Amino acid sequence: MRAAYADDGSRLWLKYDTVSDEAQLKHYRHMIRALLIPGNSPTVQVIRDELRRGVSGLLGKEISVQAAGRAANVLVVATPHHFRALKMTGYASLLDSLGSEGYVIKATKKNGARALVIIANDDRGLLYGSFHFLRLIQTHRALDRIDIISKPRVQLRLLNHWDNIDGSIERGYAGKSLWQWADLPSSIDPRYRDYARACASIGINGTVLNNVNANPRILTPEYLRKVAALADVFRPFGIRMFLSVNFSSPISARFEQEGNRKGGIGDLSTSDPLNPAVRKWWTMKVKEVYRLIPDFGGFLVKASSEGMPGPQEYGRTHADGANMLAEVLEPYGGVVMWRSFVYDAASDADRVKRAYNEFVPLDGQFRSNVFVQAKNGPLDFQPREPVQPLFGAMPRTPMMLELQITQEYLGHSTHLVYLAPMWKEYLQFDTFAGGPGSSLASIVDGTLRKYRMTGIAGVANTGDQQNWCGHFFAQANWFAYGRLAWDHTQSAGDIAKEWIRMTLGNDAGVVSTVHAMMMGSWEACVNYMTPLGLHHIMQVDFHYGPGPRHDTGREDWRSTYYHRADSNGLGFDRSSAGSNAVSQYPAPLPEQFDGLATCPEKYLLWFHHVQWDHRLRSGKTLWDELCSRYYAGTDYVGQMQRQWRSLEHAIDPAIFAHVRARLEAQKTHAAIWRDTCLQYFQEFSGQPIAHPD
Ligand code: GCW
Repeated sequence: MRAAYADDGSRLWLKYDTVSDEAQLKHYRHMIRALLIPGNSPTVQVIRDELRRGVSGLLGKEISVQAAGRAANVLVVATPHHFRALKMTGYASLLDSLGSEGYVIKATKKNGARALVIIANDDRGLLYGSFHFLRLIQTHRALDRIDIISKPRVQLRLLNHWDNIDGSIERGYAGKSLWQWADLPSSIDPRYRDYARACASIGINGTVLNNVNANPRILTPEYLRKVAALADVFRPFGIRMFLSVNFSSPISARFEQEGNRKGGIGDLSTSDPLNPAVRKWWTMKVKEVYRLIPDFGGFLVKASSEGMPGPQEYGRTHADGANMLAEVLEPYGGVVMWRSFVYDAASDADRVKRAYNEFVPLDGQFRSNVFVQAKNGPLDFQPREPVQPLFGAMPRTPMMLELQITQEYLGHSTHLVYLAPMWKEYLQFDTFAGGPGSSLASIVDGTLRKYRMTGIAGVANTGDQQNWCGHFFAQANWFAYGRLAWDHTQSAGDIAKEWIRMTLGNDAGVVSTVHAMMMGSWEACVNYMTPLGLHHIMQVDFHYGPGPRHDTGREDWRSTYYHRADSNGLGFDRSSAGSNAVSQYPAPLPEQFDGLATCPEKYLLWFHHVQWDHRLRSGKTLWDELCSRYYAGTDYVGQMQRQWRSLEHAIDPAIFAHVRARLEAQKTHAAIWRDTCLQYFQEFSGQPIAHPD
């Protein structure tokens, strides 16, 4: 039954409405009579608040929290520190390989009485276990035989906010920044805590607060105090603070010129990483940061990229730049995440080859606390790309994976596109870097290369709108990112079902219909925007609508540079006869991508310039297949509209209306994509646009 009020989506997946199924409710009320949570650390206080609120809400009655006791049917939440006092023997060994974030959730007997336990080595493990426990009830799982062991596969699981200190968000589609810079540090918006709860509930353990196009002012004492206030809010939730920094920070603002981002906040005339004065400046700055934020995580750096300053201006390498910062951060346990997002088609015949060419020669030169952070694909968060070949080519450098949760190229917060299937495609992509079975995930989680440190980052889709993400369904992408960062072996479908149950309820019809909508939504978006390996044919500035004709501006931003439509055919020739980008992948991939017959069709126009009448595996010509893909994509949106309408009786009216309106807009814009692209390409193919029946 639907709730009788208008749900504004602000509670995300942490709703805790009373369990609707009577039998289930009885089961839970029987199993949980009280909460036994010893300890008093800030994290334990967070756990106590969350479990009291969550369990009481879900069970529809107030559940008391005790620090000690012997009652039957309690939920015990404890680290080994309290085992003795609680007379819990035999539990410690369960925690042997779980580290500081893993946990066990188990139905057991304690002193002869039935109990549920959440145990972990550290309070952070308890925190994650508690959220998992709440999820079990939210998704109506039986508890009487529960026996769960979980630990994260990746150490650093971060959100990257592209938030500017003027309150705007680069590529943000859910309003303004959550961070109220003008009011910090004295005034703490309650949403900071809810943000931290949401992150902790899905296992996120760090946040980079500001845009990689970093304003140097973030490192001024004034802003560092604001950052420290946020770090204080996040800390009990296991979330460490990181910052994006501008490589020119040490330079005096006196050197600032119009259109030149060189001006920093220091008093120097250079930011040459090998200059001792520069090193000293960073040493003092980092000392100041750690005085305010003792568990500060480190710096994310976009350097020598898209106009951002970097070491190359001084004839130094990325390694020189990263190592200087890493050396300064090292005594405090901080890391450097150095981005590899570099390109310059003015000098490259093929932009996508640049990162590999610049970074591979530096493998082995980075200090041990440096990550190289690369986007999933070699271009730029397109609806679909092959994997960035750099991941397989730097065995001695911990590679951090950057995914984009915000839908820069996938319809902003207007289109319903569930991204977990896309992330799974990347994570499961076999790079062959260490022979067959070398998935991208095995590189990122360190199992292939035995990295000492591992990390994954997701560019956030949050903003200050009431429902956090603009589109209600975009919440699912934030959720799925966290769940996959914790454990990339989970399936996109299972994660979708969890999210649906937690946000829209456990009604079987709702779960199966919404699951079906979500699971095909990414492929549909690929189809109506950039099917068969097309890429970067969007409007250049806004990155929302289609712009296949765009041929002004810089060479590396032109759509025509990427699709290369002509009277012969379509696509960018990156085969060995073309730019030879195929050669950046380990064998047997170059050969596979090189052959027209062996190249996966999803990457066909990424790697090949294909003739219009070339026959694809469907038996259709390229042109006919292109038409049918564009129509399949838009038809899918129509299908989602019908599916959603069928659920009107079962969905909160406010959420129903919100999604219905966005699906309507998506339908219109998908058709614009289809028609604009097909009509434009038709100028070259000269063939009729084949409507499927
Ligand atoms: O995708 C492009 C975006 C820029 C972004 C850049 C990057 C933060 O269009 O807005 O800048 O990538 O990742 O650095």
